[in-house]
Amino acid sequence: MPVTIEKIRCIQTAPAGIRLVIVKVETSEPGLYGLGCATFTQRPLAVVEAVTQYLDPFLHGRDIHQVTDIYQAANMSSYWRNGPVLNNALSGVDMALWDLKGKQANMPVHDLLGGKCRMAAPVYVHASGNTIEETCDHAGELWQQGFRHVRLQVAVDGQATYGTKSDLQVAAEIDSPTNPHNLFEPADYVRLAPQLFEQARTQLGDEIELLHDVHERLPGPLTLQLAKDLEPYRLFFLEDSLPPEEIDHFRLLRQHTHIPIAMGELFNNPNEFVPLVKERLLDFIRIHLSQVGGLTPAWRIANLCEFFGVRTAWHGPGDTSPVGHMANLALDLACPNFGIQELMFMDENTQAVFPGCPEIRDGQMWPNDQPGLGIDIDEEAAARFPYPDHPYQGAWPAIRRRDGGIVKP
Ligand code: GCO
Ligand code: MG
Repeated sequence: MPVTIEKIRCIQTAPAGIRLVIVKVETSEPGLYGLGCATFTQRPLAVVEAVTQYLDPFLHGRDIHQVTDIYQAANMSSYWRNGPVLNNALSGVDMALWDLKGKQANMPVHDLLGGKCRMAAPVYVHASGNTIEETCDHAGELWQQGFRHVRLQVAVDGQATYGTKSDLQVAAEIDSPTNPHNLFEPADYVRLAPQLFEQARTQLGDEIELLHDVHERLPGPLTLQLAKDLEPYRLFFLEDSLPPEEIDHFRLLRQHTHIPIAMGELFNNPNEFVPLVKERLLDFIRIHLSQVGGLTPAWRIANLCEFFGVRTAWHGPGDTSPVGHMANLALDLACPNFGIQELMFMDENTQAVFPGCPEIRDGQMWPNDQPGLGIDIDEEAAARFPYPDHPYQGAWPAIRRRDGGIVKP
């Protein structure tokens, strides 16, 4: 008798104040369940509906071992596919099925994928500040703690700058082009960012690996300018320098600079990677596992990339749950073309809700080698951290130019 899917449900929790969605797939075998990350923090309630109203009834009674078939059948069952809401719902189930397969086989997921290619995953962490000095001092502390890769972000004075405390103020009043709240001027930022990296190299030396996330905030010509201005500082990569709507510009970027390019956390459809990878216009894929539909599609994209010399840099922000981080880690260990892993520190509350959070040591994330994804959820603890009140249920407010026009986030 195969073990079958009995119930698929969602657990909503925010131990660090960030809205997470965890999918729990319960099976016909009492006590046997799998966990997956379905966190789309700007639209979590929509994902919960997609899981409970559609995937739960659609997959009831299915054999838990048919991971690929379940992924394909569930993906096709909406006819229209590959949007962020449905992909996150699908990812929750897909990761949970890999977790279950590992538990059944008594093997960690990285073993199911062919076994370890490395013992741990080197990570990059974030340094930020209101001033260049603050950011560089923060990066220096992280280097002292053993982190060899650090992302640097600095606030433009008085502007909502991505990656710093100044970003995304939640306004009580309604924002509009004639009443903007979050100001951002791309040219001011493009003048400041190279000064940050100049100071960082002077203060921190040559050995530390430096990264930067543009977060798609620049028009094409300014992106080119910034990439060229950053060249002397030898970045490990420049991330999301263009929005997904302008991917053709990557060709131009490639022709004019030798800066390593990372892109992809905003892609939903796994096919979006193909033209960029096959033309070798990227150096690192920044896939957000739950946004592309889970571990199954991410593993396939990573395998494709291997043949083109493109390395992995799975997205690992605070809105990837610890379950998602463990899925990232399984791929980090199993992919020969691993590049780097983004890490957000998991605080005490998060560790209480998710027993089995990965250990961070020597600038690396270490597996616990437990069967499946190696992580659990304490539902009583999760219930102690409900979603925080928010005027738009987690949706992001607008970022605007001085004239009120919208800037990409
Ligand atoms: C990164 C990011 C994130 C995103 C976030 C959106 O870490 O590279 O760009 O911080 O902004 O995941 O919800
Ligand atoms: Mg990013």
